[in-house]
Amino acid sequence: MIIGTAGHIDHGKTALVRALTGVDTDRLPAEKARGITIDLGFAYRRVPGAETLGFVDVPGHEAFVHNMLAAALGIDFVLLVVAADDGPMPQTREHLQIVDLLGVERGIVVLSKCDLVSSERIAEVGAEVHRLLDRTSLATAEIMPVSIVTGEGVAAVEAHLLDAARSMPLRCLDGRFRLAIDRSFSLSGIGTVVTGTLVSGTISREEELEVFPTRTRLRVRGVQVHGAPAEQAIAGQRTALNLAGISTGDLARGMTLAPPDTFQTAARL
Ligand SMILES: Nc1nc2c(ncn2[C@@H]2O[C@H](COP(=O)(O)OP(=O)(O)O)[C@@H](O)[C@H]2O)c(=O)[nH]1
Ligand SMILES: [Mg+2]
Repeated sequence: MIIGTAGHIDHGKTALVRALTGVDTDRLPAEKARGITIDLGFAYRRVPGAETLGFVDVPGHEAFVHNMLAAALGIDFVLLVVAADDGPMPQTREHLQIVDLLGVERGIVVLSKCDLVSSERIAEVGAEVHRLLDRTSLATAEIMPVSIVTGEGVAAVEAHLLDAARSMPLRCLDGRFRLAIDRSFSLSGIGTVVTGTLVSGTISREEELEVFPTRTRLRVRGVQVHGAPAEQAIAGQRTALNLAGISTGDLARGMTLAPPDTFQTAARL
């Protein structure tokens, strides 16, 4: 199950992912220096006897909404984080609208920073969030109070995520594979690598694919799933592909990989 964060800057998204996985997803020097998330962050939580939980942590700043959108496209479950002291803020609403437009129906609202406010304030913000969710894809989402300082609520969120992962319907594995690229980079000795969530189908080593919209044809040299080498990736998994015959400069976030001749490029929607 791929879990994406959403919500306003400074509301505790990155801190929550760290509490759940032990991973600090703010890895860029600029992110460390400014103390904010700029690019997407990735973390995994391996669960014995269950599917790995994959986390995509998004920036809350309004200037980086395109990065949030790139991640939200491939998620199964959303953690909408709202700080109990601030309450809903502009990117709380904006991210909720994106999640709603994409039709993400599974998720919870985490009321963060509950150690900073009274129980009356928690109830007040909870009611405000409840009104905000009305008539969205998250209308029935649970609202869970959390503090990463006292640890309150973290175990409950964790239990909720594991339950959700167990009861998640399998994605469609038949039909054409589709991978939405969210990163491309070059590794010395390996070559060009792209990562993304496999939205549908399966993809294996040596398979031929096409980059859309540039329509370059390529071959898959290697596959990794959730950070480990694999023979094939299946829909719903965080996937990395080592690609032969292309340089990173010709690949970018927002492009899609699919079998040759799957899509037509159009200038209008
Ligand atoms: N007191 C308190 N501070 C928190 C809590 N969660 C996050 N913070 C702090 O809020 C600030 C912003 O958190 P961060 O995770 O970077 O927010 P993001 O922009 O949504 O990713 C950091 O200084 C965190 O330590 C919490 O539950 N309680
Ligand atoms: Mg962050």
